[in-house]
Amino acid sequence: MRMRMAAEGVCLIVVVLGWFGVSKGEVYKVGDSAGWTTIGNIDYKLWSATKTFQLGDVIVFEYNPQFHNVMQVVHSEYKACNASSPISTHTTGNDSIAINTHGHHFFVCGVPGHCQSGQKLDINVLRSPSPTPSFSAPLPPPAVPSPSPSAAPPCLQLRRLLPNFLLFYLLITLFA
Ligand SMILES: [Cu+2]
Repeated sequence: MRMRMAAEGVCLIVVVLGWFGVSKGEVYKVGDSAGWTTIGNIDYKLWSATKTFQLGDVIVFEYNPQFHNVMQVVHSEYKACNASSPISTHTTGNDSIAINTHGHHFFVCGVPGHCQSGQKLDINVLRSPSPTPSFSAPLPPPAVPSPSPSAAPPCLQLRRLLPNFLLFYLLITLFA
């Protein structure tokens, strides 16, 4: 009895965690440990090129707001380092920006001279090569090939059964 409850408890945790984890994107800190800065001549182009950004990812700019800011701009302004008419401006020093559309997202620091010295960022979200059924489709679990394309992975089936499973678990706990 005890073993069974333990096993069910573990499974429940897995299912619940999976539930919450479904549509979460990756979180990327711009410039990694260096953050968003002009110090050290960070190559933000290189930083960006080493990542594969996807819809739902979150880009975090960490910087001292006394010295820097974040402005999202269009391509021409990114190229020209023109921050006079940004799409949006962020100034907290710890700005999380969710990337929810495909294509390029251009950011510059609006402090004079900073963009020119390299504080500019291009986040490109490529369209996925294989067609996805919907915007928020959960990723399939790794390394478990399903027998047929239509068969849902075990955890997805469990998720659908979760309400029943919770009731069952409650009964087991009450009458154990
Ligand atoms: Cu700056």
